[in-house]
Amino acid sequence: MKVSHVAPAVAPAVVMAVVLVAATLYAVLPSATGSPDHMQAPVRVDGPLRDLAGRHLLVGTAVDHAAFTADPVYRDRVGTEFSSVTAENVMKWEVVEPERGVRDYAAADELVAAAKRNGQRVRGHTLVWHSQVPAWLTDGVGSGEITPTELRGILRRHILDEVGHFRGKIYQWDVVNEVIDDEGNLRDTLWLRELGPGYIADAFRWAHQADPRAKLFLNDYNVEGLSPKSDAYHQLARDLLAQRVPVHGFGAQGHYGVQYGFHSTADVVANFRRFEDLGLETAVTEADVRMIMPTDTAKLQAQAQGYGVLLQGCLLSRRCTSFTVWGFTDKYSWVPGFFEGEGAANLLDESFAAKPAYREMQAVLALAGR
Ligand code: 9MR
Repeated sequence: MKVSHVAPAVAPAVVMAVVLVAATLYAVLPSATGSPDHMQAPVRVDGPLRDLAGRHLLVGTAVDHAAFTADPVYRDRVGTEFSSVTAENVMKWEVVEPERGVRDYAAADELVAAAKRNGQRVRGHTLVWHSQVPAWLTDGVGSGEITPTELRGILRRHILDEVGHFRGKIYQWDVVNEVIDDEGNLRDTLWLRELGPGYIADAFRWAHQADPRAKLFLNDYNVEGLSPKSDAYHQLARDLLAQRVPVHGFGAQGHYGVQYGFHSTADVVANFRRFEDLGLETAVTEADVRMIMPTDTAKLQAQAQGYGVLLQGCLLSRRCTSFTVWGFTDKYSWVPGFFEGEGAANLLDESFAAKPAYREMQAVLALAGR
């Protein structure tokens, strides 16, 4: 995956402005009455992100289950810093049904139980994707052993079973993930080829049947701002809603790279608002901002700007209900394994020390007063 359509340059002046905000440890907000005699007490721009975000925006992280089990510092930080968690991998199909008919929700159950203890909500990720599908399924389709009719039944069973298992415990589900390509066409996947485009509506209907209270999301990358790809999602959402399909939200993953530059906040807001105008919630679901290694001060400052754009875009939208980062420490990140020579995409470094991006998120959340 590459973010390639966004503007390449990051203006140094803009970066400096962001750094100045991020470096501000204390800020004074104007009084509610506007009177200089009634200035509010200084707002502390410090403390866990979940506290600064308050009750109106859920601030989440993807959780690496292996790290959560093995690393107490990581586990503690997941609990204190965030109000929402997403299983980075352990709710995906290849994990929950490693053999046909054998369900294994043990790891996901552990994360859900821990979230409950920590007073956190859980985002479900993900029910239908072209990646991390179990080998028995892809092999069966490839050999012709699993026919399209049978495959539709298998998909239905998978969704009813998984969503049913977590019924009442998941507030937002990424029902379909990455179903449109960068040109704005339905992505050529096993699902489209075998089942035709109706699999998307089916997936939402089955998920809704299994947990009528969960908010059901479309989710993809390269859809943060206005683009042919986000246009295609807008059209897809309209079509689904016109067929009374229970789709409730649009999730923009937010995988950025400093070398590509970022959207403007206004662009993100304009995009999110058009989905909100359809009656949908919006969310940033997988934010991270990678860079070509090694890091340096300029790249780390640009990274802070990337996180700031996404967070402000969410805060300035009307119904952006959750903002999730795709991991929070460079110690455990998918990036170096996928993009050779790139890394350092998260808010904290490998020793869990705050980077400018973390300070930026603190400042933006505190100043937004949420
Ligand atoms: O972070 C996940 C990584 O551990 C997996 O190996 C990878 C498999 O493709 O998936 C990563 O998470 C992806 C997410 O599920 C969907 N959007 C893109 C994420 C990063 O690739």
